This record gives sequence, C-alpha cells and structure tokens, in this order.
Amino acid sequence: MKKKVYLNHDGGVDDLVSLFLLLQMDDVDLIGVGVIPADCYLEPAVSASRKIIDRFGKGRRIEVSASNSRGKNPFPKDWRMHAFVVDALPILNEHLPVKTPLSDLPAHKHLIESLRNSTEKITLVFVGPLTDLARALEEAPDIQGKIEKLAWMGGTFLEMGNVEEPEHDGTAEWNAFWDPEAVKAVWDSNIQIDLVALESTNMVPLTLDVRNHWASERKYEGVDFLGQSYAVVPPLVHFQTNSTYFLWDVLTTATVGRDDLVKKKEVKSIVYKDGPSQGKTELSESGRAVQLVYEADRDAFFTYITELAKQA
Ligand code: AGV
Ligand code: CA
Repeated sequence: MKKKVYLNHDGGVDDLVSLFLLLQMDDVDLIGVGVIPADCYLEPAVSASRKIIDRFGKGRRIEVSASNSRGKNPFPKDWRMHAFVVDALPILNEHLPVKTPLSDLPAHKHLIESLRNSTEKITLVFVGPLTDLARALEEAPDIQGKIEKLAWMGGTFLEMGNVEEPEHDGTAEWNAFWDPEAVKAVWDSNIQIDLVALESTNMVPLTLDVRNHWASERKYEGVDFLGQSYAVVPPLVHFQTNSTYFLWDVLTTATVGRDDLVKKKEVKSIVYKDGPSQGKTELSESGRAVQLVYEADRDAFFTYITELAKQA
C-alpha cells in the first residue's frame, strides 16, 4: 500500500526539489501541497510548485494551496528570491498554461480539509516553518487522529544553529526562528515527530562533486532539473559561510521514502518562544519526546535522490 503524504514547503530550492522527488517515489501518494511565504515569495513559489506537478507529476491531479500565514522573524530577501529563478527555468515553462489546480482555501484550511477527507492516516512533511500546522491544530484539534506522523526539517541541539541575525544569539535553526510560537504549539500536541535537525543535515552540504555528477548525467531530464535548480545556490567550497547551501529539506523528504538512510534516537526537548534564543530547541527531561534524526548516510542519500531523478 502506498504511503499518503501531505507536503507543506516554503519555496526554497531544496523545498521545490523535495516536491519533485516526492512525485518520483513509487511508494508515495502525494495528496496535497501547501506553500508558505517564509524562505520565498509566495507567487513564484506557488507557480513553480504547480509547474513541477504539471511536468513531473506523471499525470496526477494534486491541488496546491497558498498560505496566508505570517511569521515573526523574516528570512533574508536574497534567499527569498530563489523561487523566482526556479519558476522561470525553461524546463518548467515548455507546456503552459499551468494545469495543476490552485485551491480556493488558504494552506492551513486546505490541510484540515485534506486530513478530514482522508480515510487513511497521512504522513505530514513540513520543510519550512510550522505555522500552518499550528493554525490547523488550533482550528481543528480533531485532525490529530488523521496524522500518521510529522517529518519536520527544523531545530537543532548543536551549540550553533544557522540564524545570524541582530538581537539573536545564533542557537536556533531558521524554520524554528521564523515562527517559534508555532513550534511550541506543535510540541504541545500529541503528534509523533521525526525531527530532521541540523545534526544530520550538516552531513549533506551541496558540494562541487555532487554538482559535477549531476552535470555528467544531465541527459536525464530529472537530473538536469536537479542541476539547474542547484545552480541557483552557493555550494560548500573552502569553508562554511552563512549562505552555504545544504540539502536540508531533501534529506527530510528522502527519509519518508527510505528510513534506512538515517539514524534516529528519542530525545526530550523544549523550545524557546521569545528572547535572544527564540526558536532554540533544547534537551530537557521535562520536555516532549521527538525522534531526532542525528546522522545520515551521505553517499547512499545522494545515490538515492539521483536515481529517483532518473525516473522522472
Ligand atoms: O534552515 C534550513 C531551512 C530549510 O528548510 N531553510 C533552507 C531550507 O529550505 C532556511 C535556510 C537556512 N540557511 C539558508 C536557508 C541559506 N543559506 N540559504 C537559504 N535558506
Ligand atoms: Ca525550506
């Protein structure tokens, strides 16, 4: 039986590649997509999502919904621009107009409706902030019974997160920092959480050898799409900087198709809602239990996603 999945993403390069890869997994039935304007601008991210489903969705009809959620701490504009480039890639613009439908509902209501309409439990994949899930839970607590589990790219228990902003101490991961209250709300729910934190995503930086490998196999349309998309963002070359790109969301997505690529352990954690550490997740015996994804098999991961892309 296929695993039913709902994706909520925030339009970064690895968010859009995550959507592309979910569409290639034989054992996954993607039932809906929500797009939140956190690490992106909304219009190009929604548009690119619909075009990716048109082009790479193997004829399936999957609705895309736009979020009207707002965060507390905005992402840097430079990063938010990436969706404009992906949306403009010729490989996504060969067969216009767009056919994949746009929902009338905002993303959190679309999520509620998708869960309520399903007879089976759904796996939620969130690769941006948790705002739409927090709002959905507040409006419709009954949906918890329909959620198999949540796979979330977010958080870290490392000393250093990836937020470099004024008035913040750098201990948070960005998806948590954008809306710390939403993380707290989801922590207060009973949903089972797989936390794909920086511990494991730090093991999958975008590097030149990966890029060059994709270039060498660009005769496959899907691999060419990976290469074109990851041309937009800076790889790890000499040393890590604030803009160095990792395959954060793609690792999260890959765990849904292939659990054996990563190692998990249960930890208990709290989250800081405000102050200079806002968005920080911290180990605490009084906290809630999550499955921390702390290690990834880098080579097996890259082989898996490249092979998936060849099937597109
Ligand atoms: O913190 C990682 C999250 C992931 O969901 N995003 C990017 C991924 O989509 C924010 C982010 C952190 N550092 C970044 C980010 C960077 N250097 N460029 C773009 N986005
Ligand atoms: Ca993201």
